[in-house]
Amino acid sequence: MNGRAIRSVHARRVWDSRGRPTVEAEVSLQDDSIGRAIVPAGASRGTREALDLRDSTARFGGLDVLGAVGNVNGEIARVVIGCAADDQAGLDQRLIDLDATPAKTRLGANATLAVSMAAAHAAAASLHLPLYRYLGGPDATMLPLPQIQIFGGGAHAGRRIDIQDFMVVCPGARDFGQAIEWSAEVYRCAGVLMQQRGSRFGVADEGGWWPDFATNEQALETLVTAIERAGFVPGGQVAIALDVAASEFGRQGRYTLALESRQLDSDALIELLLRWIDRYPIVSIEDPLAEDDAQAFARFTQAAGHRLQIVGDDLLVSHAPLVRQAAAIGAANTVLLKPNQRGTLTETLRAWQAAQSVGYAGIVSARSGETEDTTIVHLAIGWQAGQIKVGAFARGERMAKWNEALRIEERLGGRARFAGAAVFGCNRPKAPASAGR
Ligand code: 2PG
Ligand code: MG
Repeated sequence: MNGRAIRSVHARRVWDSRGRPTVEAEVSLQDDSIGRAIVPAGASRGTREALDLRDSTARFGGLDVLGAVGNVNGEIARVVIGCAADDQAGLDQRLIDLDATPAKTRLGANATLAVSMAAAHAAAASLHLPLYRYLGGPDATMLPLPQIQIFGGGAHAGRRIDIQDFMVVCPGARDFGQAIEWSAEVYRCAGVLMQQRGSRFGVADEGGWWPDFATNEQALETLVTAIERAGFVPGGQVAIALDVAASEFGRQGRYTLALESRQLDSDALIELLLRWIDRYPIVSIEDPLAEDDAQAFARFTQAAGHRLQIVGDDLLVSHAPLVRQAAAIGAANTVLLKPNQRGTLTETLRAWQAAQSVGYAGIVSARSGETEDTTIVHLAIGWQAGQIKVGAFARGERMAKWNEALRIEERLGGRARFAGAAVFGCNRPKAPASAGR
């Protein structure tokens, strides 16, 4: 019998960084190798994401996952026991077929993903390889450029401000370790600045400083000041990345900036963002428009996509067909990759492959509800995605990822490469007319 055949699958309820229930799965192989993984959870979710299955009881605010846990220990275990853990595509196809719904609404993407990831860990353990090496082979040596949150907002900060993520990237850093050091210094200086202004009130869900600002733009101004206080040149060395998460405050082309008590239509929001791009060293904007505003998303990409990275999160939900659709109308030039938006590693990888085939860049991303699980770091390196987004430089569930990447960089030694500024060169948009071909 194949030593990498799955002998047993066991799920349990564990808890995420918001103190909410989530699913952990353990997969054991015939050769005694074990893999374990925990699924994260989003707060600002795209409507086309696969289902994060929660119980219908009122327990824990209706967020319990005993049903999803039961699905793993029952139906899923029965079907995957005996499968080869090192045939990820075959295993994931079994999960997809077993669920048999387009968005994993029967078993839950949290149930299927826990098993999909745990099986990958078990296969890697059986081969005595770190997961990134198992997934990517000997050429998987490129550390991703990190996007690190400095201020949290939107759904992660009680909607204190409208824009969700104010992040830094370090295109001027020579390696991953230096990008982390620079970001750490900016994060610290931002905290000191907030303290001096009397507005340091702890952190938001992903560890960014609590956004006590009068306007959304004030957060941008403060971020530039923090970069300068940390001793860096804004732009060349340390630049800004935003996740507008516009689906959270806009639908059908109407956007409400609650903090500033004003309403904008799609074109006015585009104008505002273009003004910010002129004024601030912004190199990446995620979800500038809402998921139901794809034509405006395309207009924004047309206007700004040659100057910066435009990332589809809610618009694309890590789904290959949506990536191809977006490319056909010229919306976005980069895909955000969150495995729990689809529910298996294979489908997430397909979204990345679809992105590469239309010339889009990729960012592997954590969710706002995270745990100590570090699988996404291995995906970013194993799949050579080039970028990673984990949240801020605080809170254990975030630091677990940064620290894991540092370990891998050290392990790779002289073979380690760094995606660096080059990632922004590979994703210039194609003209809409040819993008779909
Ligand atoms: C996002 C993520 C991470 P959430 O919108 O990109 O910042 O948030 O996990 O809540 O969807
Ligand atoms: Mg997002």
